[in-house]
Amino acid sequence: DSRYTPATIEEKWQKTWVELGLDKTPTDSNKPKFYALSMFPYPSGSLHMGHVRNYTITDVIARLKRMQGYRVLHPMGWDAFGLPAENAAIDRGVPPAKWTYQNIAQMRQQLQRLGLSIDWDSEVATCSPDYYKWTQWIFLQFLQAGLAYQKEAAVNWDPIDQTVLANEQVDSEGRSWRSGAIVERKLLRQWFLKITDYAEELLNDLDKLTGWPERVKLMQANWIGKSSGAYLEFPIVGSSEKIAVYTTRPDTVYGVSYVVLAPEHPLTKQVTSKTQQAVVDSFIKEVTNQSELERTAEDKPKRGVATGGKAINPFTGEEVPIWIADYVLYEYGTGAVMGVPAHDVRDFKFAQRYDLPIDFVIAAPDDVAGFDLTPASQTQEVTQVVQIEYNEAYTEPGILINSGAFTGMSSTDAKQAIVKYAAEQGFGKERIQYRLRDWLISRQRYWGAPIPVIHCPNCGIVPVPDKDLPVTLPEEVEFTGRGGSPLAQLSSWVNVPCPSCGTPAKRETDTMDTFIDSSWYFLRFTDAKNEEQVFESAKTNDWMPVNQYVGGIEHAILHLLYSRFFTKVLRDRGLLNFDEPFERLLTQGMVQGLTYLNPNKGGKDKWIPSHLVDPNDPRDPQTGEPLQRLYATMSKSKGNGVAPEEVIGKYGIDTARMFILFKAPPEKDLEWDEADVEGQFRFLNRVWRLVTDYVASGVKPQTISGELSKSEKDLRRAIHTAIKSVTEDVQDEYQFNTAVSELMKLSNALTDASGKHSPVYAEGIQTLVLLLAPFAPHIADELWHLLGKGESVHTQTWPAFDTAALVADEITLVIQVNGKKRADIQVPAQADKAELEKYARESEVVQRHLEGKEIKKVIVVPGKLVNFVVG
Ligand code: ANZ
Ligand code: ZN
Repeated sequence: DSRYTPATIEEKWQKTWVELGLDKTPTDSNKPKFYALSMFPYPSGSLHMGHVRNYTITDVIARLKRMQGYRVLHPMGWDAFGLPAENAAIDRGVPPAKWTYQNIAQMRQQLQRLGLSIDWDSEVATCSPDYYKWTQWIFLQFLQAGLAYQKEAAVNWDPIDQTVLANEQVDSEGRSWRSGAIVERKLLRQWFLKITDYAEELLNDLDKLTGWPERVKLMQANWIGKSSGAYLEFPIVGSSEKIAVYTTRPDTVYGVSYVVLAPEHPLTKQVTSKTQQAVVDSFIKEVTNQSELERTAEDKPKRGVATGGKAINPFTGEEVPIWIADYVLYEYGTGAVMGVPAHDVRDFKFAQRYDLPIDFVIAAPDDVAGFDLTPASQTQEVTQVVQIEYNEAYTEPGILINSGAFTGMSSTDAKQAIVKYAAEQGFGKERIQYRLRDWLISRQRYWGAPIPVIHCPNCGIVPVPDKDLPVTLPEEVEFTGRGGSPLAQLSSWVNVPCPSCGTPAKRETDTMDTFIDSSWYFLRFTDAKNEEQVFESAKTNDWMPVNQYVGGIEHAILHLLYSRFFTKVLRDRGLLNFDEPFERLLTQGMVQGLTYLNPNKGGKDKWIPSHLVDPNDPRDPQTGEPLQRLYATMSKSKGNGVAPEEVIGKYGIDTARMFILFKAPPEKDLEWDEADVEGQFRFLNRVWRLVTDYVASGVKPQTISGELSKSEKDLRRAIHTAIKSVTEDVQDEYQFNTAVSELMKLSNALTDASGKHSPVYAEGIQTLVLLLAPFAPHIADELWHLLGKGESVHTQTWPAFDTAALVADEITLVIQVNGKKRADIQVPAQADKAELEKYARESEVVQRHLEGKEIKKVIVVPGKLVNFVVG
């Protein structure tokens, strides 16, 4: 029986590959290297389609590169620290380690069932002590370099999970990404990494990343958020202190109508008058409980209170009131702003709300024509006041008006002149500012890498000596879910002698943000089992950078930015010799499932799980109402997921892979469609039949020799076109979908071929199997075996195309008369201009059309057409 039975074939070949050691990373080879990496998964317990898509894409590239003669590193591991394990411990009493390792075992098995060409020998799990030992060691490198520090900070506090959250873990409504609780603000002593020291390089080096999507680079650039401006000092009336404001628009300084401090600003106390004390206090209390996102949300009214204090505009000598407001953030710039309602949208609304003056000092060039814009210092008189008003903030650059000595200048010139003047007078300075803040890495949680320091009453912060690493997580902890970190409650673990002076001291009980674990795992993969060192630099420098990184767009900012940061710091510590970790990046789209929605229901109830719905007559099983159908990202909450095992059980993994690759370009979302899955299954069956029929015909392979017939030449052209297109589509363009189409075209050409005994046909069959290998690796290997070739198709050399075979013998020549197409004819491809004209003239159609007419002109476009202009 020669039917295609994926289940048997796939199991057999997966075993064989393990026996042959095909996926092992070559160590001693002078082949060029290729590092193919998928973003490693969080071990949630089961694999979903998003994983399958991600790993399939990377696997195709890895397999192609091996056949192209590269030594390939294609590893896999587990991003295994994090909250869900700890919540499982709280909810169900399962120790986090046990829960995590069980999940890993289960998911590893599921992954292995996918037949991915992964080297499992270099597997890592970030929660294992032999990994986090080195995470801790790296932290101490940062500490030594002055790049890790503690400071008191207002943090996002999740009152349900009882933990600090990073800004990005708080959504736009001010809720925790995990628990959904409204996040509060709280002051705590926290550990930070000084990523801001690298802001400039992280921004500039984006230019080096030519293999990254523009979109991702733009997101990173915006996140870093470089702006150039100045800081200017406003003296406080009745005090020797000054308020420094940060502004990107020094050109608007003559339009300042108030100064605003962040409520947390230390000068707030001092400037507040007795009469304003009570309102100021209650306002501060209210604001400090809001998250940054709430405070700055664009659709929210900006609120503030006057402090009663006054400041002096150093340019005009004018006194302006000092306010505090929610929209001024303490952590950004200097935590103080000069309010220019006429030229800033937020300030405009604020001034309208609180009835503050709005003085226009910049105008559109067209609007100032005819006004006297002589600068004040030259006339020695107050410049004539130019009366121009707009009914909203004028935020464009323009011409300065009512601005003393700077009147008449363009915004651009004025920016420079004003900052220069301020610097000369000693009350200002140019300043570059980044939106990027230092990275808060402290977590008051158990399931993470303990921060390896000890707090000693005599010595202060003492790093745990290298020989005592790792600081392991104790197992005898209690998980109650309340009151911060379980580590802090375990005094036997917390209390230790100081490594430096021996005095009783305390361990740090914060653990590290899990983004730290994933900021260096790609380095560890290059030397995963090293027990002596974090990695051997020579090995890591050899394999790095990752040549192809594949993962979700959700990691476009943080994970990639942090990994880039770690790479640069470790480079500066002398451990690495390159600047950027990921050469090419592919961000794959989501996998969407058919989804049913009851428009009459609200909330989560509106999603009706697919398994409860008859696809031919979709109705709400409870109410009988008709349902809407749409495609949405597969998720538990929508009940629209397709389990990988289900598809694999029915069609085999090769079909699932072919479908995933064919259905959509990798960056685009992919709609899961059973009919198209079946289409790919049928295609593989066709290939199966083509090859098995050929084998059954018993043709002895011969080498191609002598003159080929026209149909042989055509078939050969189809074969080599397929080689060229598939190669270029995969390695250069990530166009797996068109690559699969090329395979289909080749299979059709073979089906239609007349001479199935020709050696060209044999070349075609063999090539089809070789080209299929990266896409559908199991069936390809079985067919290779049936063809009686070598041990495995995956150890074969990727076919090269023969340029000569690509050239067509004949081309189609279009014949026009007075620009109008009259016919097309087949002519030899190498015919020159004169010959083309001759062929055209001789053709029957043309002779008919030209009869009795005079040819005035003949236009020949080589390779395309001949046009006769007749009178
Ligand atoms: C006066 C001014 C006039 C401003 C004008 C803008 C337009 P970026 O580009 O994001 O750096 N700002 C400064 N520090 C702030 C803080 N801690 N919280 C809230 N806002 C702050 O933005 C810089 C601008 O944002 C600064 O320039 C300042 O307002 C405001 F017509 O100063 B500007
Ligand atoms: Zn000490």
